[in-house]
Amino acid sequence: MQQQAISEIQAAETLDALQAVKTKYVGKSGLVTRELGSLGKLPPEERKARGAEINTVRQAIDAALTEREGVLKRAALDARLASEAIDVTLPGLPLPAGGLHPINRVYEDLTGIYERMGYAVIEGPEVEDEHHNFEALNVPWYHPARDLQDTFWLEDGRLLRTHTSPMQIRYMVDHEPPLKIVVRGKVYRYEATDATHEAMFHQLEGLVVGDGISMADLKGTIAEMARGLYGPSAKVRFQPSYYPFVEPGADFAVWWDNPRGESKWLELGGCGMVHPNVFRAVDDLREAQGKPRIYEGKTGFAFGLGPERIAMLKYGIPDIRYFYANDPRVIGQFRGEL
Ligand code: FA5
Repeated sequence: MQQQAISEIQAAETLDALQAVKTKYVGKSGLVTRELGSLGKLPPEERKARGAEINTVRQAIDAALTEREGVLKRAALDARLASEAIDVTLPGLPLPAGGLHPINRVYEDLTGIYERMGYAVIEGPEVEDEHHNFEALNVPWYHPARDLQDTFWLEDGRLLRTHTSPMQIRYMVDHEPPLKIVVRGKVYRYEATDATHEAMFHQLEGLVVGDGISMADLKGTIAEMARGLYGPSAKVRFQPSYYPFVEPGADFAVWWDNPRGESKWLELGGCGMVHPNVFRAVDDLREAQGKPRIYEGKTGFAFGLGPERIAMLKYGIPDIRYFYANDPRVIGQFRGEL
């Protein structure tokens, strides 16, 4: 039996086959095990000698099993290592380099300028309610200024914010002056698109509130932004304009000194001194939340601008719709550049 078992063990080509041989001879009801079990039936004087004999056989089989198992395991490991071998000298696969979207690059420029002036950079919800988007900003429902910003309404009565100005309200309700913030994010308007108008675009909103803030501070801030964007000789221009949430209100433009020789005034956005009705609406909201009224009597300025305008000129993109058409030929030009 020993000879037979050992030759079967050596013939086993896999660990599974080896296990089968093991079961056959030394398993619970294997041949050797059964042999040992039948010792009881022998006369006592024969038992000892026969027992020793079977044990020798069993030890020989165990030893052969262990040895064969070692050989098979090593072979399996070698095979696995060979199949998983990595040639570290192979050239790598080319990975396409990503890049920041031009709008995000302009945002990085702008928020960097404002961070250096001590502003906090925040974001806010794109789905707004009528109160924050219009009413608290001194635009009651009957006000004609609502027509200036055609609105996407949601079925639940809320809307997609038409500007970033509602974040002025949200921030003031939650924070106490003095404060300096810029808000970045997407806004939406239900309007026909053309080369300079999209239904979804971006804004950068600024808000500064404290004591004794004046129009001079506002002009200085916009001028500082212009210098940050276009260098020390950058010029700014303010023209009276109307926004219900500021008084007085203005539009501002920056002189864009283009190396290609197409320099021009770039109409960037609107601005002005925060309207007292806005501070009153903030205090009303604060009062409803059990917070003290602290904004009446404060002074502040706000501004809002569209980074698309800056990006179009900076990168020579002639149509705003290219930014969001997901055409890799447009966005791919900015790959790898940071
Ligand atoms: C506003 O949205 C005001 N909230 C700005 C403001 C803030 C004024 C704080 C005063 C104080 P207006 O609708 O003009 O204003 O939009 C501001 C800027 O967004 C515009 O100057 C323009 O650069 C950009 N913009 C407006 N509509 C579009 C559009 N459809 N596509 C691309 N950019 C647009």
